[in-house]
Amino acid sequence: MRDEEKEPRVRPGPPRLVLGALSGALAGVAALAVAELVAAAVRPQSSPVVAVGGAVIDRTPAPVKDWAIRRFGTDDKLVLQLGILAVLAVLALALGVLAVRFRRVGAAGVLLFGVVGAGAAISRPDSGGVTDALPSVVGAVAGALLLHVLVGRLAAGRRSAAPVAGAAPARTTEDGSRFQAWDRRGFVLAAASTAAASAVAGTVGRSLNGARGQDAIASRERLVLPLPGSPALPVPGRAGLRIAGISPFVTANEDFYRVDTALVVPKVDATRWRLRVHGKGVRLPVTYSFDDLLRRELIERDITLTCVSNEVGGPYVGNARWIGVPLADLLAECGVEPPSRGGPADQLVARSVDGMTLGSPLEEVMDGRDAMLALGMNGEPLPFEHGFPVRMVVPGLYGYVSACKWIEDIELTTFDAYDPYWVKRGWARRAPVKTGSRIDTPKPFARPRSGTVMVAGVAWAQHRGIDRVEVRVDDGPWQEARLAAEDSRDTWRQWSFPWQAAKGGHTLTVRATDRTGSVQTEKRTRTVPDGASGWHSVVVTVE
Ligand SMILES: Nc1nc2c(c(=O)[nH]1)N[C@H]1C(S)=C(S)[C@@H](COP(=O)(O)O)O[C@H]1N2
Ligand SMILES: [Mo]
Repeated sequence: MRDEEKEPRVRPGPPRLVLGALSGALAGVAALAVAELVAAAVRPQSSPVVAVGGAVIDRTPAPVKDWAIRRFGTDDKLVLQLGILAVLAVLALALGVLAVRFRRVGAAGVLLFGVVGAGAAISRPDSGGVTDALPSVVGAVAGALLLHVLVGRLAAGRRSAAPVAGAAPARTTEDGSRFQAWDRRGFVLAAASTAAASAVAGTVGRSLNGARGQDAIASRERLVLPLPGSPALPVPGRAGLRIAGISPFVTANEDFYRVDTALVVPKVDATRWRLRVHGKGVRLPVTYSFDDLLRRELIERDITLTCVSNEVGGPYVGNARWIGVPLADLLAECGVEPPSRGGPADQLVARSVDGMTLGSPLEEVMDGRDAMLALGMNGEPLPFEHGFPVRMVVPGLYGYVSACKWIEDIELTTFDAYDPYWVKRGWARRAPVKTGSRIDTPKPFARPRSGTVMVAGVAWAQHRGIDRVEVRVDDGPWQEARLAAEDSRDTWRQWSFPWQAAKGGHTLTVRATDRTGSVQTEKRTRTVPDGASGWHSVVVTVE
């Protein structure tokens, strides 16, 4: 460092405020990296970005959440986390600048973010208790200390009029600061090494978090699903049309839509999983283990699931072959009776390990339909994203009022007494799936050749069944589409319509009629509060 003395005393460097902002950014990165590392020791969900993200999701009004799902689809969670990081980056830069002038305010600001993160982590519905605050607190303290030191030496540089670097040991400057001023190399070195250390800590933390849940993964790999006592009939060969661009009759697990609020997919060890059934009308609360369920007679059924957030023409509908325990039988064993037989409860509230609550009408769950606690999806144990080890599936009801993933608790109650998660946020208490239909091919703005163009898609009215699908070209008459064979009334049905297409721009519209005879309504509604309605149209140009 001696040779530095030969350098001119004051070198034109980046302005102090820029260095301050840089210090703020470094402190922010360090805080998050340390937090991530600590979260690996506590639990992934306690990471401040995940905890704050969860709190943001919970406070997002229904229309905004719906917009996010529409706009970003299954990437909505990634977008949210990137958004949080972007906001934090701006605030960190600002705190750094502020800290140059008011050093304590800068550090206090970083600590304040720690408090916000800790508060979010502790108040999550699935919180692991006060230890969930540790990542935010430890991270913020590390970030605050770093900012204090980095900016302290910037300030020292200003107040002692740029002393010769390295010349004096850390001595008190005019204003009593303990800090020694930065020289250029010192700052660069400190910045580079804290950045590198943060990168290492962050990466190690992330990968440790990712490696969590080995027991759960092992329990899933070991699981061999028993043969169902009541197997599904083979899908009729003619339920699946061979038409390019149509949705396959069975949606592969990898392609199945995913909608939930979980920023970290819960990894539940099946061997330690328990389901408690309790509440109004339950004779004695019962707790089931996974083995208890495996020992029961299982049913296998094809059921099409639909999300209430599915727009007209949207992608949030999928069809799978589920294996599970009939839910009505299990409830009956616990003494539960539906309201029509005088039972005191009319709502079944399912609660998941991540604190989500979904409320289903008990009458429908027990009316003989194949409501189940599903353990398998398309021949394999449930994928983690779809609720391993156990989820609910109820034919005919939108997912948010029936399809609880990672379920761990069933409480019998009344609609009057309790509003579950989505209902508190403006969605309807009861939400049967609306009759819907979608044109899969041709795609919007396609340019097919004139002649015969195959128009095809899917239609659904779970638990009522689809009886008819019609297609309209421009303002012409409704023409009957050909329906593929029906698998069951709980599944969607493919349809096709060979269209003699003349050159020019055309609008294709589809509508379905369910087995109660009611025609899919033309009336357009948004998804909130109980599902979108209206006809799906596609505009194409025939060449
Ligand atoms: N634990 C939990 N279960 C949940 C949800 C959730 O956010 N958390 N979302 C529900 C909604 S809105 C739908 S549409 C279905 C989607 O199930 P899938 O992701 O397996 O397609 O899960 C339901 N079950
Ligand atoms: Mo949903």
